Amino acid sequence: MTNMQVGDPHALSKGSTPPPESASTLRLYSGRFCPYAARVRLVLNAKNIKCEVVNIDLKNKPEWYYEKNALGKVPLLEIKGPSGPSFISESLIIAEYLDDQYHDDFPLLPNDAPLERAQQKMLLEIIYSKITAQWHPLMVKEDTAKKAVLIKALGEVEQLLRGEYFAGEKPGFVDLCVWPWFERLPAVELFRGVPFTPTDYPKLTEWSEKMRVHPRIRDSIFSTELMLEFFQTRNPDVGLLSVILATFNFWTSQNPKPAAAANALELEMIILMPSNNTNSGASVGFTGVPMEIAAKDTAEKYANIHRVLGYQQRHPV
Ligand SMILES: N[C@@H](CCC(=O)N[C@@H](CS)C(=O)NCC(=O)O)C(=O)O
Repeated sequence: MTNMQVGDPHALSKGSTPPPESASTLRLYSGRFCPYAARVRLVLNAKNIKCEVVNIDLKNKPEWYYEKNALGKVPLLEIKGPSGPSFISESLIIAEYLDDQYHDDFPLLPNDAPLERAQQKMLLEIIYSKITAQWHPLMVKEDTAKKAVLIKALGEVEQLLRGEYFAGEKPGFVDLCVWPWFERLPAVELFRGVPFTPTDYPKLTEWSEKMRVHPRIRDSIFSTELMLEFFQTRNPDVGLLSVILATFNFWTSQNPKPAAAANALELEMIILMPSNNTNSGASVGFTGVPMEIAAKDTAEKYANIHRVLGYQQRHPV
């Protein structure tokens, strides 16, 4: 179970109100499917750092978000302080800050070897540039030439993996910061037909398999099916029903069980049903849910429900 705390996991859009002040010291403005934000979530989870996550709808950003980050990009880390919040943008700068600030049993970069540190960051930059050179245009549109560039790049990165992980015997800064693109490869294979076969890339395949099940990493990973569904729909809230169910399972595993849990789940499920299905509460087998909630505007429903229930969700997003 991850140590991240998540409020409403739905992406906040234009017209939304800014989230209330966070109860935790750290808040990450994120995008569920943004690979740069994923870097930061990987570091937070691997190092067991408590952080609230606020998801931003990147296609329809809230006006208030530009006051925090003029460029409007995610990820953005907000750090609560005595004289107001401080902000850090850029995924690698945030990841390095977290590693420096939170010394624990899982250091990512060596903190007493400047040359080795520089070399690891160079390696990361090389892998990242190779893999992402044609990534974005390829995701937007099928393109044989760009696909060939990615396939060639994978072969080159295979040669850069000389040990169990990219810089040692356990996952470190390089591994976590390049992982989001490798996490997506099985979905890219289905979406764009870029073959990622074990025989062509034996070392990368073995590394990927170890990354996926590593106890510090596995909770940060999305399934290939979910990634593919996002590529196909570009819906930032895709798959949230299962997230809410995971939250419910977490709640019900608590002793004593929070009183609001069952109620909150019922309401969440109603919201996730298509809005034209006024019978949705009955169709998922819940009782006692006020049906008029289903007819209201979604953003308003969320604001009300979260205010009334005042609950925090906790799950691997
Ligand atoms: N160099 C930045 C890149 C961040 C980035 O491009 N994020 C994308 C989402 S994956 C974004 O915020 N896009 C919205 C925009 O560019 O307006 C980093 O490493 O943090």
